[in-house]
Amino acid sequence: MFHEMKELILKNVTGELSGIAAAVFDGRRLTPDDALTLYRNADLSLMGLLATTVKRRKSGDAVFFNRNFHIEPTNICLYNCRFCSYHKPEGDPDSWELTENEILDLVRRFDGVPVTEVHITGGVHPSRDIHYYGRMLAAIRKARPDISIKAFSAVELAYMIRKEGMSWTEGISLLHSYGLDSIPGGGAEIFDPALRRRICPEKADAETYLAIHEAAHNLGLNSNATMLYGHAESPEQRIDHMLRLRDLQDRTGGFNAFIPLKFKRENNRMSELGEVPVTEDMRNYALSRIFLDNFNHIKAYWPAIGKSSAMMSLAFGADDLDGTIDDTTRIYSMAGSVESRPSLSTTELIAMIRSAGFRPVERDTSYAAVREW
Ligand code: V47
Ligand code: SF4
Repeated sequence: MFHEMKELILKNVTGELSGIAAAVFDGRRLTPDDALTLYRNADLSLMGLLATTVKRRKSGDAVFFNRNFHIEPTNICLYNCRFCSYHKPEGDPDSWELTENEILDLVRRFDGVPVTEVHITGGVHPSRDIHYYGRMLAAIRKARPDISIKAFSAVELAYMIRKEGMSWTEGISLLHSYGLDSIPGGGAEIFDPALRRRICPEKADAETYLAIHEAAHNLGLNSNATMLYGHAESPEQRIDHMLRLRDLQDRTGGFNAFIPLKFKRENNRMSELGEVPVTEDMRNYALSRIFLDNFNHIKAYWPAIGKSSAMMSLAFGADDLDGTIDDTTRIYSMAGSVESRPSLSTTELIAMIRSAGFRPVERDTSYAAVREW
C-alpha cells in the first residue's frame, strides 16, 4: 500500500517537488532550500501525505498524550513581549503571585489522580531568585515524589541563573538537585535576531535559549522546543528557526518534541496582525514534521489551536496531543483562544485520537508508554 502510494505520488508530482518528495519517502534529509520549495509549492494534500509518511516512520499509528497539570506561579514579568496577553507589572490589579501554600494546594488537588507530570512556567518575576524556585521544586517533589517536574522556560532560567552569577550548567544542576526533571519549550518565539528585536526585544536571545537547552541536554535533562508562528515571520525565518533546532538536536539528541505555537491576537500589542487560517497551521505542522527529521515527536497544543484543528493536525504530522485533564494555563485563554476554559477529559481525548484514525497511547514525560487505550 505504501509502495503503491509512493509510486502514484512520484508519478504525479513534477519539477523540483518530485525530487523532494522522493527524498522524504527515502528518509533523506531536506535542505533549507528544499523545505522552502516544499512550503511554497506543494499542495496541502501533498504536505499531509509526506508528513504522515514521516510520522508513521517515527511512531507508527500511535498518537501520544500525557496526563499533566499546569502551575503558573506568577504573571508578573519584567519583560514586555509585544505578543504577550498575559504578563503584568508588579502591583498591577490583574497580576497574581501564588504563595508556596497556594502552589501546594494546587498540587494536592491532584492527589489520587493518576497524573505523571506537572508543567510549571510563568512570568519572569524581578525579585525572585533561583533558590526561591529551587525551594518550590523541592516542596512539590516532596508532595508528589511520583510525578515528573517539567519547569521553567529558558527565558525564566536565563534570568534566575544570570542573577546568581552561575553558568548555565551550574544553575541547571542546582535546580536538578532540587527536583527539576525536564525543561519546557517556551521562550523560543522566533530566533531571527531582527524580528526577535521587534517582537520581544528584552528577553533572552536565540543563542542563550539554545545554550541553555544544550547545557540541560548535556546534563541528561530532556527538553521541548517551540516556535511562535503566524505573526510577522517569513517562511525563511521559520525554516531558519527549525534549522537551528535541528542542528542542536544533531549534537545532543535531547529534545523530546517540537511544538508549533500559533500566534493568538487578543489583548496584546500585535493584534492588528490578525491570525493565520487553519490551512496555514496544517502546512506549518507538516513542514516541521518533514524538516525536523531528528525530532521524534511533533506536539499539537490544543488549548491554543482548538480541538478540531488539533485533531486535523494528526493528519499533518503531529503525534502528540498536549493539554489533558484540566489545563489550567492562562497564557492562551488570555490571548483569545477558542478554548476559553481549556479542559478535556481523558475519555474525550482518546475519542478524538481514535476518530482521527490513530491509536491512543498514554505516555510519561520521556514518552514511555504508561497505558494503551
Ligand atoms: O514562549 C505567549 C507563547 C509560550 C502568545 O514544552 C503565545 O510542553 C501564541 O511554551 N499567542 C509558552 N502564543 C507556552 C509554551 C508551551 C506550551 C505547551 C507545552 C509546552 C511544552 C510549552 O506561549 C511562550 C510564547 O511563545 N505565547 N503569548 C500569544 N499571544
Ligand atoms: Fe514575560 Fe513570557 Fe509574556 Fe514575554 S511572553 S512578557 S517573557 S510572560
